[in-house]
Amino acid sequence: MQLPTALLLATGLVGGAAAQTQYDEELTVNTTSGRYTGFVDTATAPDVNQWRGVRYGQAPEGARRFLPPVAAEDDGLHRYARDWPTVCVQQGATTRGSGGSCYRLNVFGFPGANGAMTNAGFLDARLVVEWAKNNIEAFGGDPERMVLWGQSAGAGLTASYVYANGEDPIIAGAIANSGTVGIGPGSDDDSGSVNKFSQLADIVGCGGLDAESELACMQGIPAQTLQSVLQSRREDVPTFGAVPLITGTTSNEAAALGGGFDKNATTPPPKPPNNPVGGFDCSLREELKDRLDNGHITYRYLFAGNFSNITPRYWLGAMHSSDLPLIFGTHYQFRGNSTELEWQTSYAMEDMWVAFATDPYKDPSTSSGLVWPKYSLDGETVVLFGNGTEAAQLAPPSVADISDCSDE
Ligand SMILES: *[C@@H]1O[C@H](CO)[C@@H](O)[C@H](O)[C@H]1NC(C)=O
Ligand SMILES: *[C@@H]1O[C@H](CO)[C@@H](O)[C@H](O)[C@H]1NC(C)=O
Ligand SMILES: *[C@@H]1O[C@H](CO)[C@@H](O)[C@H](O)[C@H]1NC(C)=O
Ligand SMILES: *[C@@H]1O[C@H](CO)[C@@H](O)[C@H](O)[C@H]1NC(C)=O
Ligand SMILES: CC(=O)N[C@H]1CO[C@H](CO)[C@@H](O)[C@@H]1O
Repeated sequence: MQLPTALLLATGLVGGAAAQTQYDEELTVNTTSGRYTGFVDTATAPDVNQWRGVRYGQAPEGARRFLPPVAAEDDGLHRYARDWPTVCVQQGATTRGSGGSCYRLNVFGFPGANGAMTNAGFLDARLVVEWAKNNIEAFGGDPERMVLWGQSAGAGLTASYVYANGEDPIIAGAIANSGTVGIGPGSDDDSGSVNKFSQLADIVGCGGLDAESELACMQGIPAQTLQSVLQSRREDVPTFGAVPLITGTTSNEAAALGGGFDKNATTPPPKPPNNPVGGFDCSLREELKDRLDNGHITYRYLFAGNFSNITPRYWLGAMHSSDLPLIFGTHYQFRGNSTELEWQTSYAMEDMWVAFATDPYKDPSTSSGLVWPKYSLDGETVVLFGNGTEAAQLAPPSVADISDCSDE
């Protein structure tokens, strides 16, 4: 089974299949922010139409810094959308790696300033989705059936998007691979964010001013200066979105994160790095509880595949991000062909992600007869991928509750 090309759109939005062609000119699309010609990279992704660097908002510079984004206008220009733009100054590698949309992070997106009481970073994400709704038809997609997907920090943003846009989510469903509201942008600090903005202002020479002057002063400080003293900010989450969500983790998230992996090692460490980070399944359990309490449709999975051709070392197992090559069907391209179980696991995951994207509200089922079970605490309501000899099997929540969360 091939993954529909639209699932690979750089925005991470699924909206139906676009026409396939090698020719640039046939990939020319008029959008609300200008005219873009896409391309096909025949060497690395021959089945994917790509449009890179599409503008959705005006540059958040000067007087726009820290404030809600403003939609990009149609400037009438025609661009060849072949390159990623230079990385936004405040942007980390994680956002580039897992999604194409450039949004504001840390103090730039979540300032908590007395003069700017909004979380601009979440509004950036909202503006991306609004852009997609207004334009996805021109790419062959359906604006009523868009599904937002993200992994890692991107999953944190996706999960936060669902919380933050409860009233009018625009999207029909969401998928969060290995990321929760708890690891999302703006979540590192849970109190006194306004004071922290003022503390930051103090540090860079904008201290002791009223709200308006403080904001204006901070808008004039070089971005790099702020970046060097940045602090993350937290959003108070008032509403909670009801769109269906797929969420889950891998069974060995921490194996190659932080200090868990010696890059030079050629043999497994004495004690296998099987030390899941509580930040993944512990915060996920809190989010799942919220969703169950609110009766929102949720599908939960655990990826437990131990496939040595998709990890840098054979002993790392289902490390963070090792599920991606299976979802995108690229697992056999890195270190040799895949095992039969790996192929079947990949097909099962593609099948189930696409079944959900097709209609998140209608008990998604696949061509092979699998049906996503609705998540609940009772019974086998988790889909376990790639464990033992089974591509996909049902398991109780306890199988996916890996970490000891008692000190969280
Ligand atoms: C896009 O806009 C150009 C003019 O800027 C026009 O010539 C062209 O026909 C438009 N294409 C579509 C598909 O609307
Ligand atoms: C790994 O190897 C590199 C290059 O040989 C070396 O610079 C680095 O210190 C090594 N790291 C560890 C943790 O041994
Ligand atoms: C994965 O399989 C390899 C053998 O190929 C084994 O050495 C390793 O311990 C396994 N890793 C995990 C995390 O199960
Ligand atoms: C890769 O592995 C699969 C499953 O084992 C097999 O069907 C296929 O022929 C292999 N492909 C190549 C190019 O060896
Ligand atoms: C999550 C997980 O990996 N579960 C099981 C996978 O299968 C083996 C046996 O094949 C069990 O030992 C694991 O606990």
